[in-house]
Amino acid sequence: ALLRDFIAKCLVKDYEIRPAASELRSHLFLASQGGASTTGQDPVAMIRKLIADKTAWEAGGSGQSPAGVVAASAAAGPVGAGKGGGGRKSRRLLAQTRWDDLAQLSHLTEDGILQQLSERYSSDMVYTYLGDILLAINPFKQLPIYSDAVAERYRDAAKADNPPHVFAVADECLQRLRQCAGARGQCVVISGESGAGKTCTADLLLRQVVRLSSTEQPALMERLLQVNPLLEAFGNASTVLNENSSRFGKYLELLVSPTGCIRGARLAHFLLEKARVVYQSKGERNFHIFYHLAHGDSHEHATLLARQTDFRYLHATFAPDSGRAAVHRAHLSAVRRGFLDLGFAETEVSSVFRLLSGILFLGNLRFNDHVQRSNADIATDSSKVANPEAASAAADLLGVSSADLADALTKTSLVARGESIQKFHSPADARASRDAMAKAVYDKLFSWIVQRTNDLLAPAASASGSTASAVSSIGILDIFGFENLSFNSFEQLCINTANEQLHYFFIQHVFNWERHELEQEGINVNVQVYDNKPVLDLLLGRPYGLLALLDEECSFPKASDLSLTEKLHKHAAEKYPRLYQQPKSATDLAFTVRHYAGHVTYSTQSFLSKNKDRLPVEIAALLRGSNLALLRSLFAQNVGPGGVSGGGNSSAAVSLGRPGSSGSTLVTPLSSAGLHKLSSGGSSVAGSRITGQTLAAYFRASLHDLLNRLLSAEPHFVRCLRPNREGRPDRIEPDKVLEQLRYTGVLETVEIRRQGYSHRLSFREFLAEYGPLVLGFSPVSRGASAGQAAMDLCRTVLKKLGLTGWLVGRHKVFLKYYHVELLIRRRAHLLAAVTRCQAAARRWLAMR
Ligand code: AD9
Ligand code: MG
Repeated sequence: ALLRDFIAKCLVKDYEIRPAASELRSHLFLASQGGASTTGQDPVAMIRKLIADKTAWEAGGSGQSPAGVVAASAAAGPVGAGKGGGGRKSRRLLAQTRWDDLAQLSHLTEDGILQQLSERYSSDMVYTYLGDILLAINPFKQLPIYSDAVAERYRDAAKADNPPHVFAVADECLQRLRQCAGARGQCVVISGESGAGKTCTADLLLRQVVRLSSTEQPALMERLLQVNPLLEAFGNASTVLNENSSRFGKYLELLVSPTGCIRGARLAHFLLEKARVVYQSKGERNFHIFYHLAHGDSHEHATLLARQTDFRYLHATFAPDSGRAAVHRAHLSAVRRGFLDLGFAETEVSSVFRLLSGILFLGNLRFNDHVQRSNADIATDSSKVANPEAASAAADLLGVSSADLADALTKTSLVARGESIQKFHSPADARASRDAMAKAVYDKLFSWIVQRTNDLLAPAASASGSTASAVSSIGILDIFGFENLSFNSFEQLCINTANEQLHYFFIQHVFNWERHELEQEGINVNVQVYDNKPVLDLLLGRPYGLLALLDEECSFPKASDLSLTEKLHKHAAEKYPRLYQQPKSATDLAFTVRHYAGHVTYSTQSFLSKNKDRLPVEIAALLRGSNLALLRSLFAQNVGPGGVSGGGNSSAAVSLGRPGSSGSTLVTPLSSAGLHKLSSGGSSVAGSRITGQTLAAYFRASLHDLLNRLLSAEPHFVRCLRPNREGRPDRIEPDKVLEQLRYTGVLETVEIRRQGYSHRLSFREFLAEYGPLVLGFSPVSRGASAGQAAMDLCRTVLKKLGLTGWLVGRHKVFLKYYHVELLIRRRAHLLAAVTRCQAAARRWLAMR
């Protein structure tokens, strides 16, 4: 009562402390409801402090966690740089942080966004939020924002307390898992064009999750960190756009317990660009591992390789150059260490290096014209190995006989009218067989490494025998961006199809789901968004989608690229006239698709053979008979990639791969039930391909499986942007950025996000959580939890809280994510004050 008197005086007399005093009064009311502990502070000091806190809080300048006052450029400094730093500095920083989130700009225009991004980038602020999407512009230089000290600030932090950062995404994923037991898994979809920084972002994210999660097995953490460098050695290469370009897609799932402890991981890969093994365009290179190996000295075949100065598969670019050689040697040692740390056996690592050496020598095989004479002295044109020493080296390394290798590459057996006859290859055919063999060995080896890694990182079974059931996951998807090259083929069609699918997923997430729920609540949202479902139908639909037509044509023995092209024109052009275009000249083997990110013209040359992806039976048989156990197992049982490493390999991809199993397209409504069953297999998405299945069918199945995994999780999106074409630091080209903002759907998202409501609470939840923040909120009114009364009460509370931009539906309150952050902060502040007030009141009473 005395304290109330005191407050009343304050309220009347002193305008300065009036807000604090009125707040104090509501604290006192809450304190009378009980529950807070006693700390025993002097009330006057307490009130002063309260005033100071409140003023600081309002100005955003004290240690009471005002909205992120740490500028990225000053990130190495203490948190809350505004504190005591003088009004000017803190105000400047605060002004910057206001643009941490583009969704909060009052006028969102392309120019406005570009200007904000450019200004931030020039101050080394490479991360910016757009609602809950993170935009990351590649700095192309080392920034001091990834240190342990900075990383710690993003532990259990509210998003608004720190500048935007990829670390905040990691923290958010873990917080979500810890907050709600049985929460959906989390997945982070990272997209962007080549060189935009996806792989670096994925790695930073992985490291931060590992850093923030509690550890029961420190060794596991170390092993997890080996995965990316190892895969990069085998799956990345230098291209004209990026010296470390990923030539495969990767989905890494960390298996996390409800307490946030990493138990294991599983990995899936997509569409390794295996053609790179045998051919690289001008200015490009083969996969890194080949150069490491050719220069390396830490493997058994080093002397053999060192004697050879020219490997055709390494293009003309391989020349013993002492400077780079040392780097490659170090890399090779790191790869070996990585393998061993992950748990691969020494013998396995040796076998891997032996196979790779075998591939290099295989590539050096040359073939001459040769006239074959049969017993009846009939001459037939054929081919012969021109350099037997290369054949002998390759055969030795691959564990087969030199003669068998030559035979498998230069002739094939056909059965005609019940009789087996031999057909001899021309030199060109023999070269094609050689290259097909090299590609197949590498592709299967890569899949084996992935599968073996999965086995080694699988969570240990608990005493009760259950592993995956109690474990949730954080998935990180680093997938190749949209491609529009000067020559686009089957590979680009698959890559762009994957991107269309992910774009659809993104738009679905951001928009449709929002709209659906708002409509259910009787709220009308009036946003027109380009939906790419028609393009997906064109690509993946049945029976007239491009991939389905391609598969159908592959089943006709007499099909040719021309017959395929005609078929595509006939069906697709008719059904999708706006999205599919025939070339001007009828003789051109090509077609154009209007993708969400622009028009792409594909050449249908070799589409059929690429899709069939057949390895000649002689070669498969030869490799199955190798005396090298690893190679033998790669080609055993007619099973494609990944089918070699023992148990746990029952891939979902196989069962999903049946043609016709997935409806007209792969798009699945977000609310679709029963998706979880697909994510519990513990196997690689790109697990196995049954020989005979086409690449298109396999690709669809992998994509479908990936999508199911993403749909079963709660998504987070990171859009990586490349600031300029050359990959230079400190330079941002507005056109280049704008183009990517369009590609990645950011501009569309801006509008959707502004209208998006990421938090929805029932009236009861809302009133219970936030009602007490309002002065005079009485226990009586708490009784209203549904119906008109509750709706009105929610409106009143929201208005009194001074918030704008919320919506109240039929049953729920719709809040934007920043509303919630603000409310949580206010509540924390209030509770702290309640504790102090209660103590003060007791003390006051004791003094009397
Ligand atoms: V590709 O589609 O695989 O060709 P990415 O993966 O998008 O491509 P990557 O992560 O490889 O690009 O980044 C390209 C280069 O940019 C890296 O090799 C780094 O030199 C540079 N980069 C990317 N992100 C950062 C960063 N956060 N800080 C500093 C970075 N440099
Ligand atoms: Mg990459």
